Amino acid sequence: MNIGKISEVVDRHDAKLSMAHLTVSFTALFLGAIAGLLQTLVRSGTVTLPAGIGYYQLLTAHGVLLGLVFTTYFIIGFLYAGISRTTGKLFDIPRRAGWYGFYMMTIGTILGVIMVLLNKATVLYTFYAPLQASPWFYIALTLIIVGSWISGGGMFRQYYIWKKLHKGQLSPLISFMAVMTMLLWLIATIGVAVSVLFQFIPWSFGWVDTINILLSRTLFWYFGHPLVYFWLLPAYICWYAIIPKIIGGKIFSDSLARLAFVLFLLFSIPVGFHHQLLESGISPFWKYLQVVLTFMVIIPSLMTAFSLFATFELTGREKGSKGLFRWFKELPWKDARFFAPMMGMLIFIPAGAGGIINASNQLNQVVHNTLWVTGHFHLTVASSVALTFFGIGYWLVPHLTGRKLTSQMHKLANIQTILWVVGMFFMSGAMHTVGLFGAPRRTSYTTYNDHPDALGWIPYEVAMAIGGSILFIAILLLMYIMVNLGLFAPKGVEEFPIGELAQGAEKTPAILENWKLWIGITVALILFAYTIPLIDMIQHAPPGSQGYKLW
Ligand code: HAS
Repeated sequence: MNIGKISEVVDRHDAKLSMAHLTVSFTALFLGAIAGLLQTLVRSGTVTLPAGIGYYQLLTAHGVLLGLVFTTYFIIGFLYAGISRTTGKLFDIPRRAGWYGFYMMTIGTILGVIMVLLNKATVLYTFYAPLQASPWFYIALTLIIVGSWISGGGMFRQYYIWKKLHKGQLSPLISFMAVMTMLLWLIATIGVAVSVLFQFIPWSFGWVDTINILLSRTLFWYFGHPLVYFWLLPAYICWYAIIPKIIGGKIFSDSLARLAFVLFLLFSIPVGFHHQLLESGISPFWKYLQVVLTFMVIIPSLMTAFSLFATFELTGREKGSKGLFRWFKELPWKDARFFAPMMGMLIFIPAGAGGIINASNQLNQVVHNTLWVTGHFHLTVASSVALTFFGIGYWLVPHLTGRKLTSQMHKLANIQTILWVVGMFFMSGAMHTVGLFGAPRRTSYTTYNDHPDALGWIPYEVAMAIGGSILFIAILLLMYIMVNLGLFAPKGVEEFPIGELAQGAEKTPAILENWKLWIGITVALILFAYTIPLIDMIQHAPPGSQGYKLW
């Protein structure tokens, strides 16, 4: 019986489970990037694809494969590896749950991609009604969500057994963070599961004639904003618990890191209306309340920024750096395991600032549904999160496959990071700018071209195309690196870096692991923020929409 012995290396069986997830994740990244490149070429009229493959179909494939598949598989693979590394070899049920969840998610993913490729689900990754996809697309989404719940259940089980075996002990930081991430995901996905099961599937099978659009979008955004923190928190796990080891420093504060994750659980869910500020049918009071809660969810990110700066400065000082900023030089800029996530952190400064602008009700009137928002999430998830995931992959893939991260791959990975930053500077920079001029998002060239100002937007279109092409080259380079690290790099043991706590750091209060308390407050906040507006949407629903059948 495994007694939760910690080893420096993830158990081989557990490594296989994580690698299965990372393989699907990077495959989805590659396919999603191809869809991204093609959509740019089709949208600008440069290319006409066979079988009438259109812009919106490619945009749906791009969003689903990158926003949902690449991220979810990477996160579950990374969290399982982290839990195994810090609580010991997976027990039987957690590992089995991991595989059951993987197979269910993968069946759902394959079914969903087939529906998109057959042009039976050209509804974009947010699948807004009244656009109606094939019922099999919604069934595919259900399989992915239920599969991820099973995987999350496996992680909860592993954590529970470890706590039983180590009574009264504080759980390892990474395993606490992994459980918090999956708990946030579980609570958030309830919204989209209810909407898909009780609205979209009956409606698309024709069992009901109409759908309450406002209710379906509200349930989506109940899920949609915490979705971004489901993406962000694994990046924060790397920034808080792994980067300090890579830079030769210590974790600044265990309790601050755990408190940040608790605050994300509490405040990331009751804020979905900030995606619906321009939507009719929701009273201004409830929009205002959820904007206030949105500004609460900014606090753990600001705490993270502070904690990271402290970690970097303390490490630099311990290495003898003097002066206000000399510690900056002491950071291991040539180490891809640090350089990629660090570029992600730096990008997150403007990215987060953009989020604050989005959330500011009056400013949102200017940016909503423009390319500004597209620019925002190409900085947040497609840079801060993606670059951190790439940085994790550079050591995690060789660690899991029993190989070494060679100096040659370090150099290529640093080049990949620079290409990504340059490409995103052009693409996201142009999106932010032209979005401020009112350029709409999610519009194919024809409608876009009819806009009276479209002529003035052409330079920004060119900048986006240049940026997108550089990003595509960066993806090809990333694929080469990951295949090399997984299959061809020299055999050996690549470290799974885990930071130690700084001397003198405060003892972590046990209350931070009081799950009943935090789940209770989370549910109370959700009920407070959503009960009345949801009742209102159902009681005073306008006549339901028949919708537009796209399949
Ligand atoms: Fe957002 C739309 C508001 C964060 C992703 N967001 C989106 C969409 C996506 C997305 C995908 O309020 C589009 C959805 C769609 O398709 O319609 N967002 C926010 C706010 C935050 C935020 C307030 N977003 C994210 C993150 C994402 C993400 C994270 C993905 C991972 N977002 C919005 C709003 C909309 C929106 C509205 C709807 C717009 C509309 O009208 O449709 C906050 O969480 C941001 C807080 C973060 C900060 C930055 C802290 C900085 C840190 C790094 C420090 C750097 C260091 C480096 C330490 C305040 C932590 C060291 C440096 C040295 C020099 C040593």
